[in-house]
Amino acid sequence: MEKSVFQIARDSYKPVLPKGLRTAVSLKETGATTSVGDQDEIKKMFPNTYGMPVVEFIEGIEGGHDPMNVGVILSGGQAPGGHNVITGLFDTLKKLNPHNRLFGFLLGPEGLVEHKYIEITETYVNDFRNTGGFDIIGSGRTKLETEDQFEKGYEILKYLGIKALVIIGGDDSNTNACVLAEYYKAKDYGVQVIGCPKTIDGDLKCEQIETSFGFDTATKVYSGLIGNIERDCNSARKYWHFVKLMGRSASHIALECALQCHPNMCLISEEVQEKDMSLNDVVDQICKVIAYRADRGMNYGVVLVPEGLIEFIPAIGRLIDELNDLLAFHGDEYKYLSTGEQREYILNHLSHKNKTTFETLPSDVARQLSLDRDPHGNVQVSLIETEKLLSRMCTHRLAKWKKEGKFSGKFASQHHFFGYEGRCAAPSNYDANYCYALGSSAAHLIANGKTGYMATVRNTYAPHDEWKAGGVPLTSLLNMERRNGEMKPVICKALVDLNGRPFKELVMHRDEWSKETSFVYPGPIQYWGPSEVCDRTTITLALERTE
Ligand code: FBP
Repeated sequence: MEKSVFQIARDSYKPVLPKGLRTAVSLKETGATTSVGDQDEIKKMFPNTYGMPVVEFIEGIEGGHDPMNVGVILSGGQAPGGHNVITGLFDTLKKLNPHNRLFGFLLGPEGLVEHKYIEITETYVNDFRNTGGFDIIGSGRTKLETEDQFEKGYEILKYLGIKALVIIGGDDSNTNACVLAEYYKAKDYGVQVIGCPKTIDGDLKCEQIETSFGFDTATKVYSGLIGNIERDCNSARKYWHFVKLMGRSASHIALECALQCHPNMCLISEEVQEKDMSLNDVVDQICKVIAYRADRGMNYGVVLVPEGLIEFIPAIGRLIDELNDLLAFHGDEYKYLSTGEQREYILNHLSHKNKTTFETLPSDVARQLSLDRDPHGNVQVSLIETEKLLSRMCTHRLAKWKKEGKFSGKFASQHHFFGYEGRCAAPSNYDANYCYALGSSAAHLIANGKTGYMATVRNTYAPHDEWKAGGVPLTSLLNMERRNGEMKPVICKALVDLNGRPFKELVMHRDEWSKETSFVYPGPIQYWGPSEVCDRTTITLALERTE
């Protein structure tokens, strides 16, 4: 493949491993774990992998390792750094024993079930060092959940002599990894399963997982772009820019970008839910800021809108819950109806309260909520144009206020959606190092016979020498939630904590940012240069992990 000048230079970046992974590695184990919720139920469902200890790798004496074959899958949405997880895994496997081999299953979990794979060799892997994207083996969203899929997977794992499978994914994919680990252990198949925390959304985190990889790079890309828009906005002074930011449920991305860029407004879905706000309340809040600034001659500004907002508006959330059950139970008869008939069908089946909410939604949004869920049962919020919906509603509200003499300014809007632009960016130094260490950690978990673990790297706000690698039992991350009409064990999503420091920081400043123009322009990611520029972490991580 032809490489850009940037890529050629970036190829030679050498990710730094935490001290505990640099030479020979020993294992330190600390106490038994329990799941985050529904302990009795989860213990019963995962008798073979429940309660295992958290592990940490420290420098030590290591025995020799017999050669082994390992498989790897990239699952779900792309996140910067995925390639470095694979290069870290590959390099460590080869260091443990040069005869070790790595196989990549193609286009996500489907590759395992359909037996589509490649061997990842030194020459092949070298082209992907420090690059963005998941194209080394491709990704997909097939949900691994049936025994039939597990058995089909086992056929190919047995054929290739694979001792362990690494699943690099978000909360849903790691839930699958957990179920698969338990299944193979119960069957005594001798296949270990290890997960890796991936998602730009930043919602796969807990005490042991400081951040999911990709969040750092993606938020830097979006903040760079938002900064550019803010500069444009402050130059022309004639538009209100509505920027929707990815993050299916949690608003971590929007919050981080707000902390970096100081926009005039940043909606936080979790707060909207907590305050039981309606769509009208949200529009009202935005219009008040627009009117305040207009009164002072500022007919411009920037509003950040988290992608998942619509689901967090309590009335719409309740509607979605009922629609989820409806589609899960009646999906087959519903699927073949025309668009008009589908709307009728839904109106005839919804409870009175949710029917009223459904009827008041703009038809394009109502339609989107009634379409197929992704394989994990999620509404495809990236397809809902919330930023346009909000600005449209603001136009109507401000026109009404104008008639009532409450608004005398001008309102013209521009819309942006930043999501796919950041998911395949070249990983920042932070993500390049973090991911390489996660891959290396996964290799050591395998070499130490672990299964049902997620690879972890902690203390990443500190200098590299103080980073700590290890693993956390996947069962310790589970709780029971309703999915596709049934209660299922799933990894608990980490939403924005309204008592956490990042949100409090926003609250402390947002009044000032809405009234005055306080834009900050973070600029693009820097890969070389002064450490305070090119090694800086996200503000979220800094606030969450330091005093
Ligand atoms: P993951 O949870 O798999 O990491 O994906 C997250 C995400 O990037 C969301 O931010 C977004 O809503 C969704 O993927 C988009 O999905 P798709 O790639 O299927 O369009």
